[in-house]
Amino acid sequence: MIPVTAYRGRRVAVFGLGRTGIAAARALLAGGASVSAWDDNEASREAAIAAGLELDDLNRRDWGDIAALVLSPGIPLTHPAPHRLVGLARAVGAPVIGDMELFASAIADTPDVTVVGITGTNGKSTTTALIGHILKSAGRDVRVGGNIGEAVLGLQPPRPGAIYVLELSSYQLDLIESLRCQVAVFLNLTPDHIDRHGDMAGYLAAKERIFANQQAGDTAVIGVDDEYTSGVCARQKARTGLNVIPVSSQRLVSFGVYALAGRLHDDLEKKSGVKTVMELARAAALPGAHNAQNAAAAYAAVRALGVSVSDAVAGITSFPGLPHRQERVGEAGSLLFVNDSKATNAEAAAQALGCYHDIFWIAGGQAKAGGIESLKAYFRRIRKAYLIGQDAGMLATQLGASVPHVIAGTLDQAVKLAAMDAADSGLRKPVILLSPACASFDQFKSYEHRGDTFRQLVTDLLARATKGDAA
Ligand code: UMA
Repeated sequence: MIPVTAYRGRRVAVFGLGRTGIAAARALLAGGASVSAWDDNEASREAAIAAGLELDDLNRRDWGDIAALVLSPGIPLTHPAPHRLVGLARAVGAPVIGDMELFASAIADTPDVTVVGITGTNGKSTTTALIGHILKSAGRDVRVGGNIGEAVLGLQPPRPGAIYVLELSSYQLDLIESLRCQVAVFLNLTPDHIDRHGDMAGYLAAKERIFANQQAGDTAVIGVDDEYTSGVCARQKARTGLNVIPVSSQRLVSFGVYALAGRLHDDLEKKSGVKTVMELARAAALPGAHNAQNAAAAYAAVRALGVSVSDAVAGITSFPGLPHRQERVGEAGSLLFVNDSKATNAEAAAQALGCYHDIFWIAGGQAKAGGIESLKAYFRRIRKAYLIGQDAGMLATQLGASVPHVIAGTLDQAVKLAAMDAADSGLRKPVILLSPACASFDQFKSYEHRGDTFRQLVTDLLARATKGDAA
């Protein structure tokens, strides 16, 4: 845990007692602050009591002595409307901040601490984990967290030489004031979270805050494969002294890093010209063009931190991958089962659909705006779709006559049917792919819960099949 001393002797309201709030309350208490902790949800309040926190109903108390409100990222700050408690904080002039801001204050006094921040609509978890993996493999003192895994204030405290590799969501970036990322990575932007940012301009503005506190000599790694981030790149290049590294998985970029025709190219050293540094096929856990972008961005980030070309390549090659992102969870004969439960929108699902042919596709849940309309180009790869969850009917309509499909309803039913059809298909390499293109909350606690359930269903199915073979 990272103690936060900035509010020693003062009282801080911590609202939202999930992963962020509990870690923030503990860090503030450890740093000598008093904490008024609250959550709208009774189960979360009970979990906080079990975690040793005392509750204080922020709806009913006088806010006169509150020095700041620490808001969890999932709670509306601006859209669709600020939460009522945000209004109460503003009325008494208390700043509304997030855990990343507390973190920024907590590391300020330790010399030689580096923050690497990673954002973007898709790929940020993989890129965060990949950067962490490369740095660890290269012998650096690394801590990985933020929107991925451990809340930032739950990480190990700072010491000289430490590198914090943090996945930063747009919600978290909305709540920073002073957090400085010596290396900031912005991968890509496609429509998402519009409900929380009002429109694309609001979403982009939140993401672009990742560069706000960078100083001369800091590095900005920017994907330039969409219109939004290429605009960001042009804007950041106009700043004085910032080391801007453009990254692409589609085209050659001067003075940048790019992946073309399955190879990673480094054009960072102006004098020595372009180096081809690796065949991306060697990185088995990073299939597809989107992962080529992630690898290129991670390479650029670690090179900016002084990692050698050979250590960067070795780290990319040995990266084991992340759960729920094209995770290979089972193989039986020619059948391959892939868990891509993290694909909660169509763009993310497109990335997995683009990696395989002969797909038996499990999709559905709570659809995002537009559903799977944007996936038409991939329909020819899908042998059959197995639709689950609340918006299965809508997805069925969008597939229409182009793709054979069935409304399976539940994940266990979908796995059974898809495995059976794939086994009977006679195809050379059929892939049973869970890449839902939808949020999970109608049937599961989270995308992790959905992916874990899938992994278990596959494990059970394969165990039964093996037993059947043995009998
Ligand atoms: N709550 C209220 N009132 C409200 C809304 C929520 O009291 O109006 C309470 C809930 O009852 C709950 C708590 O707030 O107890 C939840 O807070 P939260 O949604 O901020 O969740 P945390 O557990 O703190 O998790 C957050 C991130 N979640 C979100 O941003 C939604 C986690 O990212 C992150 O890992 C964690 O902090 C640690 O940093 C998850 C995520 O889905 C993976 N992120 C989104 C994404 O990746 O797309 C942004």
